[in-house]
Amino acid sequence: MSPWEKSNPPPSRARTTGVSTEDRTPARRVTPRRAALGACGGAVAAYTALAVAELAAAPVRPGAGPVVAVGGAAVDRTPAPVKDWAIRTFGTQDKLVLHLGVLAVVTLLALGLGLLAVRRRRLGAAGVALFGLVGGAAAVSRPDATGVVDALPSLAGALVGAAVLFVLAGRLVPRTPGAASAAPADEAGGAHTGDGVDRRGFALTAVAVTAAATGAGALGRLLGGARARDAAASRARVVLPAPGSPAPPVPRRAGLRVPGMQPFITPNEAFYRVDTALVVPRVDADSWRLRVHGKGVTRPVALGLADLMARDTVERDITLTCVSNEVGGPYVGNARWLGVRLADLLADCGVRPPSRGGPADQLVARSVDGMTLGTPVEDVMDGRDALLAFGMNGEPLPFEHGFPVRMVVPGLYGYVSACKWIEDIELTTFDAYDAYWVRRKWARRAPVKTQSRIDTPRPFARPGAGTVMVGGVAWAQHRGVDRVEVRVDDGPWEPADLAAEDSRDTWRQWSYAWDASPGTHTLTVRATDRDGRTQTDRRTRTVPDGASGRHSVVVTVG
Ligand SMILES: Nc1nc2c(c(=O)[nH]1)N[C@H]1C(S)=C(S)[C@@H](COP(=O)(O)O)O[C@H]1N2
Ligand SMILES: [Mo]
Repeated sequence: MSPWEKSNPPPSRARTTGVSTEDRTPARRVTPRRAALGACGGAVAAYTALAVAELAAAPVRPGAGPVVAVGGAAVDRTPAPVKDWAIRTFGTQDKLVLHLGVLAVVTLLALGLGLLAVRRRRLGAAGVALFGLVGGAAAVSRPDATGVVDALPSLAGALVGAAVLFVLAGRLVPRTPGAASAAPADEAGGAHTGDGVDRRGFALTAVAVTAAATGAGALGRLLGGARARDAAASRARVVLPAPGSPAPPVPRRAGLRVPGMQPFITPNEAFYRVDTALVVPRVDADSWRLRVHGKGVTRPVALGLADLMARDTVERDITLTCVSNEVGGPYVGNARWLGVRLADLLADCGVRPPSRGGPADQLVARSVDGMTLGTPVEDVMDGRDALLAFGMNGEPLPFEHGFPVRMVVPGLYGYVSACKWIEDIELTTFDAYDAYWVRRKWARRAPVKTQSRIDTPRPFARPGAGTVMVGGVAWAQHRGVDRVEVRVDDGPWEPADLAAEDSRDTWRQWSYAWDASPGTHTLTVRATDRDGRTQTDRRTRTVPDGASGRHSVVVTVG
């Protein structure tokens, strides 16, 4: 019999006989120090579990680790309004916030299990193992899961974590005077504290385990990093072809020289990013393939990047907008894209649009991370420049924006058109399939709504009286912006000066020289598209098909 068994009834017995704390001998009472060390042990166990899982995830899939898997599964199950709120509140930091949230929950649970393990060693360890099951289940449930192997990292991490907690909690079992002499730490110098706990043994074990876990985690990162480096090398080798059909030069007057306005072409680093990827997919271009198949596809194909680049290439300026963009929001950007016309590729595969008798009205694009986006086949094939793009502003797509290939369709919100890291195109029907966001209450079809935004002055600015330059952008992709008007307070709508139009698929800058009088004023903007429709002042939320309403800014003129 080990000293531990002598001084501690097995947890099951303690439970069945209902032994309360008061009934126990003082040595077995959970002192604040033992409780604190126990919680500490829980934290070490959780840290170890996550580090081991990280290492185990490297050969499986970078996203199969528990933090990413649980975070991703949580995102999948979050109601649309909450997700919308998160995107709005945390912006591009939403993923960081989610990660920190998962880590905070894990830490709390770990501290709790550590406390539990002081009294109920096996139960505490079992708890850690149980959370491994949760992580494993989350990983398998992800759309990009390879299969049950995705559960392995979480399970392996949890088993090691459970063992660590079991061992560490064992160090916190007080030795009775008789049994204490058998404890090695005692012989080594009597490190027991007043409550008979082998504090030094605990500390040594905890430090050794933490160091080993840190090493395992670092190794995991290193292995995971090797993939990323291969992908980066493949991107560095990409030589973009000269466009067969270059974009017309941007008119010199498309960008206005009004301080506080954004550049007409959004630099890649400044381009908004919205996606569900908790780890940016780093696809190796050399092994990448795009499959086209499904209803009405008489000649299915699987193409590599070189095959795509060998086709007729086109270069176009296209403004991309996110359906989650609030009125006045930042999720809109304008880039010069290089790629091939998707309609040509589809036609080569035998696809006909519904208007010419084709059986498929929906094109479902799938990304390497399992995302699905559904686009109307009719829109893709109606003559607009719907692209499979591999270039963005003169460089291969950045990883964040879909390397090696993404879709861009003028006039449609990103979630129904702009699949990044695309690897599969399936022709189907809207009746037969709902894509990711459609299953979450967003509209099946979502053309971009006519919108305009004031970029300068900023809200609550305090310009001096006199001429104040008001400026911003307006967009109505694929229809074109015809008119922008500005209103001061409840005054009449005054025409703004429109910058030259690049194309009807791009946004348009505008400015208005305002003769500002002292006091607090509200500036409001509205745009009218080429169909003659003026932006409505009826405010709607972003769900289900994009926000409507007019942007206004309040300023105080000094
Ligand atoms: N694979 C994948 N593609 C995606 C998404 C995604 O989550 N995953 N998000 C879509 C959405 S909602 C938008 S608005 C655009 C944003 O593209 P960007 O991040 O390059 O600006 O990508 C689209 N393509
Ligand atoms: Mo979006």
